[in-house]
Amino acid sequence: MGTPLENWVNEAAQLTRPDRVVYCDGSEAENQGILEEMLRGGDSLTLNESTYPNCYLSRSSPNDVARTEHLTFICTPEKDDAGPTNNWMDPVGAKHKVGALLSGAMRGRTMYVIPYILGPVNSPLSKIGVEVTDSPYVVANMRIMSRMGKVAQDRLGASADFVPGLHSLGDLDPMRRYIVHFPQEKLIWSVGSGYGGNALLGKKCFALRIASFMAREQGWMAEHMLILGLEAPGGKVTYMAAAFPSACGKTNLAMMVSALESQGYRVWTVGDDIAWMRIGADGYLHAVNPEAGFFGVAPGTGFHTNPNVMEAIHRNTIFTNVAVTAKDEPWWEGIGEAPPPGLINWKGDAWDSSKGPAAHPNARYTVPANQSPSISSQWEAPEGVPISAFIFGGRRARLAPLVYESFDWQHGTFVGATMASETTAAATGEVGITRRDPMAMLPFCGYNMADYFGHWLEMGKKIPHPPKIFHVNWFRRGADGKFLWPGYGENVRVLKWILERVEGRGSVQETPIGYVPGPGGLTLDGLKISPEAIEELLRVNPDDWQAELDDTRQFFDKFGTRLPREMREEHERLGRRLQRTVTA
Ligand code: OXD
Ligand code: MN
Repeated sequence: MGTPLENWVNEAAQLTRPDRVVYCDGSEAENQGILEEMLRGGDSLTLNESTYPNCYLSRSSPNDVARTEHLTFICTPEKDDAGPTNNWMDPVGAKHKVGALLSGAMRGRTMYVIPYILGPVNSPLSKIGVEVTDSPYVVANMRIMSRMGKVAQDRLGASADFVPGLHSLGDLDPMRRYIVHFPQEKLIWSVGSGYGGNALLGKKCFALRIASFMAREQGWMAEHMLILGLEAPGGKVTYMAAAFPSACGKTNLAMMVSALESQGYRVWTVGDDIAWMRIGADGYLHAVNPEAGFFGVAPGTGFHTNPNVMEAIHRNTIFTNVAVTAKDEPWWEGIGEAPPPGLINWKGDAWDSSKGPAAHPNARYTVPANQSPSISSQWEAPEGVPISAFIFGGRRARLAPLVYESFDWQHGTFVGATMASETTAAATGEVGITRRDPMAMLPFCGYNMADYFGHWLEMGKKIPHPPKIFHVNWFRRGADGKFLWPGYGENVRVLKWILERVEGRGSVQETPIGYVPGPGGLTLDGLKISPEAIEELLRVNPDDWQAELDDTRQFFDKFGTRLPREMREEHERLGRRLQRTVTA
């Protein structure tokens, strides 16, 4: 009889039939061997040894470049327990169907066993996962994204308390690609993809989908949130966690270089994607970042938008699907320099502008978090950091003001539950579709989202000092279609107002949707922006909000009677407050 870990690995090997099984220890020597294996695979190369030491470029199969939500399933015995926003398969059927694809899938290959810790090594908030995979690229990335190898195996010992994840590249055929989660068993199976969130099972699959399910069972929270510390003059740091849908600048906000640094305001990074939170002995909600690295989108990242990450990714970084210059340096659109001659695109072909973008729009860098100059001294604090504010956000061209504060936790939960983001038709600049994305968890909640809202409401009752809840929108446009707010490092001005509200200070004005900054509330010195633009940025238009109410009602209707009564109550209250403004 082996340990529970060995027993499960043996079972996985029985199914997938690898030629050999290697337990990863996480050592540097092992890593070098894995990277060499990755290079032998043929679709990876080393980058410039002097300007990008220990950096690699990996090219994924062109049909395997992003998470595939339509092939991602939550497998609960009852369909309704997965809810209307998840794809569902019954667990027995899923085991049968995906099991057939995994059967013998590792023949001729090595199965790597990766024990890993999510969260700081000695934190009571941390959890252990074990991923087995036949992809050296996955091993190399998991080494950056988690604390893996001996450290995890030592912590696990003979315990059965780990989340197993079985991953095989299969034949990379999208027709035979599935990412399936069994929340009751706390098990993940993934086949047919080597890419990011489909294959690095610690990230979205465990740290969000399975963890959100565990968090509800166990009374904590697993959220798709960055964690940052705002340092104020005098050195006190206030921690905030923020949820934004994709393409809203989450990593940039987490790593921001503050425009108010000369006034003593600085931003420190604890995490850029995921927060695990538990009520601490002091009555505050404490957050840890379960990850150890950043798996960020490269295009659009440059010295203007995120200087900290630009500094971080010059060593020990794996790039995926970026372009490469004749000097063996990575390149992508938005890096801040014109495409140099001799550029090779993400597919490995000579590039010219007729061939579309040189880097894939979802090209990535995988970099150790501690390489960022902005990394917080508390980022591995075992007890986590106390969270004083939650910030929700989306990309809304017209509707949402720059920032507003919710009235209380229940209203804040409603604000999160009704979050949405708009896509913009790039060619015409017209506003496209609004996608509802509650708490930015739409593709990541491992159970029925109505129950998830219920869990938020329950947590609000239990936290003695709950975070205040805010909503921001960096993307409001004026009548001329241009963004009204400069964004990036200037966003610290909004964080400063949030900090003041947390401390019970700051000028406010009450509106039907919540409190917006009152006159003089936002620190604007040194910023060239007209009073009219500020007024427009903070305006709450009752007609637009009326239309929004109709849209959110339709969204809520999907959940039927499972939707918590409090969500309908907040919907009605907002309607009544809007009515009063119209008739006043
Ligand atoms: C991510 C995502 O990659 O949210 O973090 O899609
Ligand atoms: Mn994310």
